[in-house]
Amino acid sequence: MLFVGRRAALIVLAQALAVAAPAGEIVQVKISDLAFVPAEITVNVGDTVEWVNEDFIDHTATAKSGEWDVMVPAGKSGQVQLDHAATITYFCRVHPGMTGTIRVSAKR
Ligand SMILES: [Cu+2]
Repeated sequence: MLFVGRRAALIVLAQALAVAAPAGEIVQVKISDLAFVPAEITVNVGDTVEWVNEDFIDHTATAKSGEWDVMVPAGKSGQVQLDHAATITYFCRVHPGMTGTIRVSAKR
């Protein structure tokens, strides 16, 4: 009985490890006065970018490539996890003059 119990526990542990997302940092970009601050950032593959909207109007962070489109409502935040190396330019669909660049580096 003890053996069965330990084996079951190990299987549960293995499943928990298998579903865990790759470790990455959360890198914050403010949205303030109709601008992404900072407008250019460099992150590593597996990191998550979190936009924190300090304005009183809604914005988006929308990749020019169409890869992702993140709503960032007024006073709230939105995230995207970046899973491959690339240089990504993005903008706000509501205010196309708002632009930013994310360099996603492969090295960790
Ligand atoms: Cu906007």
